[in-house]
Amino acid sequence: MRPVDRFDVIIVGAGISGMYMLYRMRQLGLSTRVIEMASDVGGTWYWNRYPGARCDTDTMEYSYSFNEELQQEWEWPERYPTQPEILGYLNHVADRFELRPDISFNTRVEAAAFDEIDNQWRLSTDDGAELSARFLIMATGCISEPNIPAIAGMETFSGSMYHTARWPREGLELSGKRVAVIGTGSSAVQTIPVIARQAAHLTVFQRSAQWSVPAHNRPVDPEMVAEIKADYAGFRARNRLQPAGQLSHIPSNDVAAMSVGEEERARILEERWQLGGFPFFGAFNDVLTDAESNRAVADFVRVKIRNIVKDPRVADMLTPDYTINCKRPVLDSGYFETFNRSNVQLVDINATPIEAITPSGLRSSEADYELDVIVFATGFDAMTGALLKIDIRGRGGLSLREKWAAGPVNYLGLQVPGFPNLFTITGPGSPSVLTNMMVAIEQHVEWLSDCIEFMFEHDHARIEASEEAQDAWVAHVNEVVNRSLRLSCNSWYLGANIPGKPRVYMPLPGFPEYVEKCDEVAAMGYAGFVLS
Ligand code: NA7
Repeated sequence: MRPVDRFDVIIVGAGISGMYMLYRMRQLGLSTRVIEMASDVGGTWYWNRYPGARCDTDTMEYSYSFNEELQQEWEWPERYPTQPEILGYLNHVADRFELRPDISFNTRVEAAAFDEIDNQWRLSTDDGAELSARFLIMATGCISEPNIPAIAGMETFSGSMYHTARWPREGLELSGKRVAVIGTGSSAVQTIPVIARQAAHLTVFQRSAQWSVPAHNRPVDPEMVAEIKADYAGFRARNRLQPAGQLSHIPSNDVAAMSVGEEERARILEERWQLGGFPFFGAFNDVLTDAESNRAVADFVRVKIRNIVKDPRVADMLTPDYTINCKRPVLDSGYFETFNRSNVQLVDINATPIEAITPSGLRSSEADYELDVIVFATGFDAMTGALLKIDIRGRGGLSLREKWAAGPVNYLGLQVPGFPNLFTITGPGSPSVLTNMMVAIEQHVEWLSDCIEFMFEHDHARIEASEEAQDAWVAHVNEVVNRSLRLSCNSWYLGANIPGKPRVYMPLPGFPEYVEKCDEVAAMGYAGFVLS
């Protein structure tokens, strides 16, 4: 039998959060091991290599803020970073801070169980190793477990099939190919225009039309960069005070949509449309709380879609019929325009459902589609998928899968009662995916480092959230979400994209209020947690 490797801290995942957590644990002088299933660092940006993959957050904000030299020296070419650029950046960070020696790559954690006698988490991995640590940090990502729908006949297809998050590292030659994309979320909206330019023919299978606004990507403005870098810390601090932890220089308009006249409303929306990106959704302060305001913004986008798409029948199919900004907002570069191309066809699978994948393509209730490549842009089992893939057992053998059978519950989005010394970075119940992920991750990593330092300094061996704190937190998250229109559509925030997944709204809106609460908990000696 191989000996058990013992550490102070084990981190699962070497993406943005796992890398920074490792950096902080080293600063505390703790022995730390990171377990990563990929062959290198990067997480989301390691896996999502589909053509057109790019971040929706402005480059000057989508980077670590913990090291002044790093943020001053790094240069981004465009408003939004591409996947290869972000992966290059994360590789640079791994090199610069010599992170790799503490990371086990190509290794998957299969099970983790808490040993109550000596307060250790014991982990087993797919290479047969056994490891143990006082603290276990799940840095497994919010959108990391791909969702591939079960379609009859998949195994018979003679062409090739890929999920957008499992794109081949060597790339894929699509010229001359007949390609299908299933799904029309962020990944699809980014890749469809690029694939349409490469492939002989593209068929898009749509379940829900998408509220998408132009990204308006462009080279970065050197003057703006110089201005930000002159006080990068101040820029970051101002961003952290925004509801989504970003865009303090283009904040949401603090005005209700229906409080201004129709002409003024149209002017504001047009101005924001031309600006591009997430600021469009901040045109008014009540888009997600007032149904009439939401409709006014949605109507504006409806007209835009109709003006872009030449065939009125296709424009109709591309026009959503649900609350705008309820699903995750999508940014595009020529998405709607792509449907004017003669080599692109849109299929509404609500009208003509997919029946099977056949050896030569795909069959709907109405037609057979001959295909060489099928792309699943069908998203992820978000927020809980990667965690529940691991058999996690807390005190008394309590399984996380059972504990979360009716949906995730926890305290502060950080810890689940019954699972002492185990923390989730950007877990459900925290602002996570409703925030600039970089900002949400740094806040969690820093809070956790302080907490772990406190534990060692005060000689505490165990920290566990109480059931009462959990119940109050879950009630708080529900109360905040219920104030909005966020429950009015079928989003992955709600788990609605995964058949059989409990319908529970997982992230918590409102980053600054959340940070205040976390800081308060820490200042009170970790109120709501039992330390022993
Ligand atoms: P998303 O946003 O979850 O999009 C997945 C898309 O796939 C969406 O249009 C889904 O329709 C569709 N889908 C899911 N399951 C099916 C099945 N079974 N059949 C047909 N269509 C399906 O994932 P993305 O990868 O685009 O984006 C994930 C995140 O990455 C994004 O939010 C950003 O944070 C970055 P639905 O809307 O569920 O009806």
